[in-house]
Amino acid sequence: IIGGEKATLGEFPHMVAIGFDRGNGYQFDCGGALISDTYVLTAAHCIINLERVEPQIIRAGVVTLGDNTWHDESDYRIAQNIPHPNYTHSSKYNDIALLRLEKPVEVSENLHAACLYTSNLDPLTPLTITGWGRISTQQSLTSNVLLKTKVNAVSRERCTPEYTGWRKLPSGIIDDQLCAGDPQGGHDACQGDSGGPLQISESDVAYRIVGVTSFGKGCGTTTPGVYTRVSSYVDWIESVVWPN
Ligand code: 4AZ
Repeated sequence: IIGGEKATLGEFPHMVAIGFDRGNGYQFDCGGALISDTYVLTAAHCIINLERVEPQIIRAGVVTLGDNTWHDESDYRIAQNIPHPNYTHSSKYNDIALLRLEKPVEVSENLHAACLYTSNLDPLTPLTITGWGRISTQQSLTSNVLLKTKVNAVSRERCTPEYTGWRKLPSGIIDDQLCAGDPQGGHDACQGDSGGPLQISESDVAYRIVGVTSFGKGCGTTTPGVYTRVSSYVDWIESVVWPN
């Protein structure tokens, strides 16, 4: 997260870090959001990636990641990685996935599921992004503490021109995606934040998940980042998580 502030324990109780074992401990290269006690919502590109192994664990109910060893109190094994059936490596569309955990999380004040934002309309209020990803584009430095910042939804009309000519976006930005950014620059998601949630603050349930951090042209500029729009995928999510 560029331009972020530290989140406090329990502020984003659905936020999880996704861990990849490349032979020397876990690397937390993606974020995710708990949407039931056994399912995490994330990005498909976090699972399907040419060079990278599939994720093995999530770390949940913490704001500080700590070291790359197994933590009994906060770590849960992934039983199944479920990318959206229409995601392919050759495009950036349908960049959404579910992770099924081996066993349900131990629900607490600091660890529980979030609700989904099911309206197709772009929220008019500022949206909050969270993650342990890069804090600068210049360096590979990431954050050990969960960071949060605010961005605003940007219309498809204003966002598409920023992404014209991208080979993996043959139809430009589509309605199944949502752009969000800082008109001044300086507040943004970055590498390592993808898969994590774009959230709207609501009085009744704290936060609802509006989007999944997908990609962007650089980080922290006035170019909006691109998020997968959760409301377009509610039927698929429900068919996997709540089939009955
Ligand atoms: C990434 O590489 C990434 N500024 C995620 C979000 C953004 C840029 C890059 C948005 O995962």
